[in-house]
Amino acid sequence: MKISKDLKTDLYKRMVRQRTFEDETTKIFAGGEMPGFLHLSQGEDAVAAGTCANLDLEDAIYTTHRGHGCIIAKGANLKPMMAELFGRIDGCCKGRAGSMHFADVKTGCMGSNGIVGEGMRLAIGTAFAQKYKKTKNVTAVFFGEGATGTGAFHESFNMAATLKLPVIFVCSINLYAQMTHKSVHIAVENVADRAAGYGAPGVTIDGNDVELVYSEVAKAVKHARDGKGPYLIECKTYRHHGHFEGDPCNYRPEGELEKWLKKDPIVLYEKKLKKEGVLDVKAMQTIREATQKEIDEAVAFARKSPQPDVEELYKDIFA
Ligand SMILES: Cc1ncc(C[n+]2csc(CCOP(=O)(O)OP(=O)(O)O)c2C)c(N)n1
Repeated sequence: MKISKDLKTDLYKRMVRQRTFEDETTKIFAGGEMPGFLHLSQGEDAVAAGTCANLDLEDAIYTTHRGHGCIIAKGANLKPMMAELFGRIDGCCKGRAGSMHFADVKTGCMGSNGIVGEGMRLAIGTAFAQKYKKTKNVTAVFFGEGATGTGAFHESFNMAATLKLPVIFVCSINLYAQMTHKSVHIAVENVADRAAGYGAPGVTIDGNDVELVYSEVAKAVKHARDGKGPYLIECKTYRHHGHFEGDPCNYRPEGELEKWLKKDPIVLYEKKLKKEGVLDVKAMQTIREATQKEIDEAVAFARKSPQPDVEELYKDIFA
């Protein structure tokens, strides 16, 4: 697939925005200023960027406990996102959701989810509505390989395939489900092979190659918009950080992280863009500085936002 210079720049900017946001969050969390638990996705940036660059604002996504990158790539505003991480009233969920339960419906970010696999059940509900209303919109659902062993995965995929729902199942293989290596709980080499068992296409790709992710997801989105049903895209990648911030990572063999850092999707893409003459070092530096400024402003906004009042606890509750 031919990818224009503008699109290449867009893919690069999306990844830099995701990475800078999460690197800044890492520092703030370590300083003790942010409540709750934090699961970060540095290293998996190309999966989110390459997928979301195919989606319109009205398309929907569902993500996991490791969802910041996807939400940023889908176009969420960074100020309410950062305020949400700080637990403040100006957060996109008024400070109630924190990192693990983000939602920003205006930009189609329907929800992160702390229950492994459950985003898939919700995704087929949204996709059913998209099909029923003849919208031509699609739903992308992100999950890790740990989720492929859940009933939610098999039931949702089977239902999506049977009803020909417009869902793109995006599996980010980062090698570990918490501390358990993929080889311990998955018998097949490629989980995308399972799609055939449900009568749908599945493909396994290098999840660190943002243009490859973009091109493969483009096929899946077309397939879904044309009413042909779901598609499974398996992206092989790695998470640079631990399962959660504070994880000592003593389950990782020596040298594994270093090996994957050499395949950092942003570093690889910078080399490619430079070689192709799309962006030079100065242009990339300008993008990085502008992004850092945007994130510094989001942090300042979050710090200024008040803590929610106690009465907020009783609002928006169904009983
Ligand atoms: C239904 C359910 N079972 C177990 C857990 C505990 N848990 C939290 S994250 C996780 C691992 C998930 O691994 P994966 O789906 O590969 O996503 P990753 O963390 O690698 O992004 C588990 C088992 C949970 N949150 N929900």
